[in-house]
Amino acid sequence: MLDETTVTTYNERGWVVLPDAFSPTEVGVMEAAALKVLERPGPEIGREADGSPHVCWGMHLFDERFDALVHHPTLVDAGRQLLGEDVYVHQSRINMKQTNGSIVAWHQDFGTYHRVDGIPDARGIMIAVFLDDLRDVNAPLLAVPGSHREGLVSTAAVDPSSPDFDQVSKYRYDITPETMSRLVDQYGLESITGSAGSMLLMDMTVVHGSSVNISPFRRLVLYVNICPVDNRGESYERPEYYAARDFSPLMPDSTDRLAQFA
Ligand SMILES: O=C(O)CCC(=O)C(=O)O
Repeated sequence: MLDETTVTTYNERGWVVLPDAFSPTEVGVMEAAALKVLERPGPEIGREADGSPHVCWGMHLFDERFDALVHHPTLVDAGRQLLGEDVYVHQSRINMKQTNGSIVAWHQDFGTYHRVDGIPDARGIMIAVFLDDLRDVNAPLLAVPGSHREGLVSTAAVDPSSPDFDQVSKYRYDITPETMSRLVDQYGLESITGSAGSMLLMDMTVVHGSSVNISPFRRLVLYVNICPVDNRGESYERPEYYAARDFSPLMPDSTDRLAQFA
């Protein structure tokens, strides 16, 4: 159960970090799973310019250990408490931020989920599980506190790197420099750090991104975006690894299911 201070922080700032949410054993299980899943050859893998994998979308569909993660009581109970309802997984992803890898432009996760996947309301949480320490020096997440109060502020632009210009997914929903300046003047800009095993809970309308990692330190993070079961995306424009087809409520497993894979 999240305490009152944690819930207030989440509601006011748009996010909160819970240290030691997962044990070192669980972190080890998830790290091994992430490295294995990133070896997949399919279109669910996003690659750097040199071909190395840095993202896997939908990892909970491909590996039992990530199925255990999305049913972990720590994750499910926190999500249900903050959203006040049963929840489903809209999207999951592994993000491996290697030295000199990609940036992540300023965006709101809800931008694409609403306009492309058809999720009606801005009710949902981006949950991040840190498998490495996120430090100021290895390109941590950067975010605008309080930006969730603004609703959708991202605008549509054609993504020149999109592999398929006929599809709705050719658009990106980034934040313009003018909007970003206004938000930062009004609310500030912060880095989100924490040690491996921490769990970040972030409202899916918070404006966030990350810069290039020029440090020698790897930065491996898992993301699980959840929404209340009455807030479903039903456009089905994108494959399941981007956007859920299964809206069953997540029921928490036994606490030790994930650790049992060790
Ligand atoms: O891990 C990162 O650097 C950012 C990832 C992100 O913003 C996202 O997946 O929505």
